[in-house]
Amino acid sequence: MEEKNKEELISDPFASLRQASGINQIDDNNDPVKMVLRHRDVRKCAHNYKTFQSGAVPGRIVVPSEVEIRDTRQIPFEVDPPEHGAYRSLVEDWFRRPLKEDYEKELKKLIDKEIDNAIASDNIEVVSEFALHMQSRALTLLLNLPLLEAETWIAWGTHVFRSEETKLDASKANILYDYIDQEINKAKNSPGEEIYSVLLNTEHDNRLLSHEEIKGIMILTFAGGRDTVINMITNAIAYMAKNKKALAYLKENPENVGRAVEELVRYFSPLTHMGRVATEDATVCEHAVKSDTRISLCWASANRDETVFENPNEVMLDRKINPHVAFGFSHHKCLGAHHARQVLKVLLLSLAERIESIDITDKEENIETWGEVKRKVGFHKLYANFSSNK
Ligand code: EMZ
Repeated sequence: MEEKNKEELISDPFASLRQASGINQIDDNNDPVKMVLRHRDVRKCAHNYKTFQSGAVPGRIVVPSEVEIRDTRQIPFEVDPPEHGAYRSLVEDWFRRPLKEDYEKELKKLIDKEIDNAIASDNIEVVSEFALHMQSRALTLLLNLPLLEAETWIAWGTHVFRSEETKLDASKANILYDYIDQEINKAKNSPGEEIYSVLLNTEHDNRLLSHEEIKGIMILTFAGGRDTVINMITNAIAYMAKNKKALAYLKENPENVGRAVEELVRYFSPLTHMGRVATEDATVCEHAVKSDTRISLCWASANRDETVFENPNEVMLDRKINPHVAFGFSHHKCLGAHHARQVLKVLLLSLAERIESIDITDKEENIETWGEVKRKVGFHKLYANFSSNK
């Protein structure tokens, strides 16, 4: 199915730079970053961990840099091969649990409750009353914690490191660090079956994982899948409101939901880019990159590369060939991707089953600025009415 978007939900602001030079040169606090824009170059650089490392000083590969607000290394995100693979294999099975049937059933129960609430509400604010709740409550399944624990996380808002006042909020970050320290200590004293206890029992290098390593895994788990998942859910709602036939299409073709998930994730690209630090002087698509400077891999631009995707700015829910990089590429492919995909899949199917139409009444867009380029990544606020088909 093809939807022609006159006014784009999420447009591609990188097109002209991608075609002309393949690079967007930006500045992050007096530290230059070359954003790599072409699909081929993004994949090549992501693969080349020896020249473009993730294992730099903690926080440096994130743009804007988190060096000032974080000393703990996120694991396995800020580690390079071969150590990266050793860490990743410790947690991979745990993060594959979302594919299990009983997990999916629990997830559906939880998502249906959020949809009940949306139907019952008059003019719900989708970001803070729907997407944030769904993201936090779904996370209790991934971490195997009681549902009530989500209330604490909901209180943190959409980003654990950013607040409305400041892009990098150290006091907010400390709330997360203290919380994780406390939860690890709690599990040390009374072990259970949740993620902290599992990690406390996990061996790496013939010894148990240290407190700091567990903290690094948990910071990533809380920070990495938060605003990204919230944006994905909110954009999915905005998309369904705009494209009135999409819900009916999915209701009639539920077997295509997997393709729809991939296509929406490609189109939304909830994480615009992720950085790497050059370990030596290098060249990326004819641009010199100096040792110890940063590049970033622009997933959002690569996912609209016209040399790879046919009609890249159109959402084709049944798109067949879809080598998108919205979850990253190569060894650092998103660890939470199974969970994120399941959330979107269950959400789309439940909406298709239960909702007649969604109407947006008001919105405040979330626009990022990357040098000369402005990119809409989602919404700060989105007000909507959900009409049930019953
Ligand atoms: C980091 C990052 C991971 C970073 C896959 O992305 O997500 C960002 O939102 C965090 O700020 O610390 O976890």
